[in-house]
Amino acid sequence: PHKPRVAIVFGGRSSEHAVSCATAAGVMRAIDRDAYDVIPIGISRDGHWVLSDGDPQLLELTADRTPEVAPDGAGVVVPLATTDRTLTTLEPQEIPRSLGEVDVVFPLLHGPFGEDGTIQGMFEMADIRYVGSGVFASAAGMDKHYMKVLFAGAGLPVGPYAVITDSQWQRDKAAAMDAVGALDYPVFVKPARAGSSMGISKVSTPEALEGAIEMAREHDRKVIVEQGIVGREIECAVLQGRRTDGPRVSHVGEIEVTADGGHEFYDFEAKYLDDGAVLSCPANVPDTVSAEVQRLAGAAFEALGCEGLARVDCFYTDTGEVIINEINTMPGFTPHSMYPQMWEATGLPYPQLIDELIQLALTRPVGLR
Ligand code: G1L
Repeated sequence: PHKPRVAIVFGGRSSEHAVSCATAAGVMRAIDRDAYDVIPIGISRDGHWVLSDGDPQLLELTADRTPEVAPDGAGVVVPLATTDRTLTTLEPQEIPRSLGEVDVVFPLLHGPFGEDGTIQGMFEMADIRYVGSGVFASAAGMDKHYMKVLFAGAGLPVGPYAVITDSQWQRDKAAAMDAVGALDYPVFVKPARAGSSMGISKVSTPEALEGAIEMAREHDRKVIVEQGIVGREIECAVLQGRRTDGPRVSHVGEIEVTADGGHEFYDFEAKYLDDGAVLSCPANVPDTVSAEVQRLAGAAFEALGCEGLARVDCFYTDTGEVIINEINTMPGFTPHSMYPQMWEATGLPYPQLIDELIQLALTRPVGLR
């Protein structure tokens, strides 16, 4: 019996290419090499899949050392710790076959073709086991509109919102914006489906609404407008249960954006560059509140039919209510990210968390779901 072969797929065409590479480096450092054979597979910024021919331990990626196309265009090079070497570039039709030789895939990819269910569909069609949620939950978790529809349908509390589709906007902008009239300002205008915080703006007056919608539409033709919630953001890490057990939830955490960070809201820099945000876990909230966040987190995971892992972000409002802000089926996953840190604080260290996710994926049936 050979060691399970774990492919780590990272990089990709999204704006979070560098974050993905840094995450892959963290996972590759922590993964138990006595238990698993690790096969790093990079996707360059222009979408080429590259296989490492050498010792994967040599692969040392950081935010500024990421897969790039070779200057002569001949192939793709991945920066290695010791030496740069040219690696095999896969033709698209070779991708499923090369992945078929591994036992499980860890898809560390964000945004289009990463966490929207697309790559999960490719895995399903090829009977390949993978870490994390399936096609539907991945797609629903990417879409802030359908995510709220599913939460509300499961009886979970969500904040007031309005949706502006492309056809509504094309037909009659004023009518489309009427739906926002039921919300209290300030509102947050966001692309409905976007991996990062790009295209998001805070709008304090109706006059500024149209411009904000046009800006969000640059990232997605479907736009969601959310009523601003006054309160604290409390999060919870969810891990699928073993066998028939329900989801496991971590201690809840709170991100405190430092006052001097100059962040208008919890934005891209604060969220992804670990700049101007600190996590306190367990969060300093009443026990009844942490229990409610944990209950909602487990229920949110099940409402979307998530698998593997998810981070659930809630608001604890000034009026004492807890509502769900969103679920992230592919949360930040470097050793310093909130999701691993919340599990660390709960007693599950990063290497064991990785092991648990791989075991869940390995024991998942392929085909019948
Ligand atoms: F494979 C998992 F576990 F489902 C998974 C996949 C992707 C966990 C976390 C992530 N996250 C990321 O890939 C990223 C947020 C670093 C994207 Cl760039």
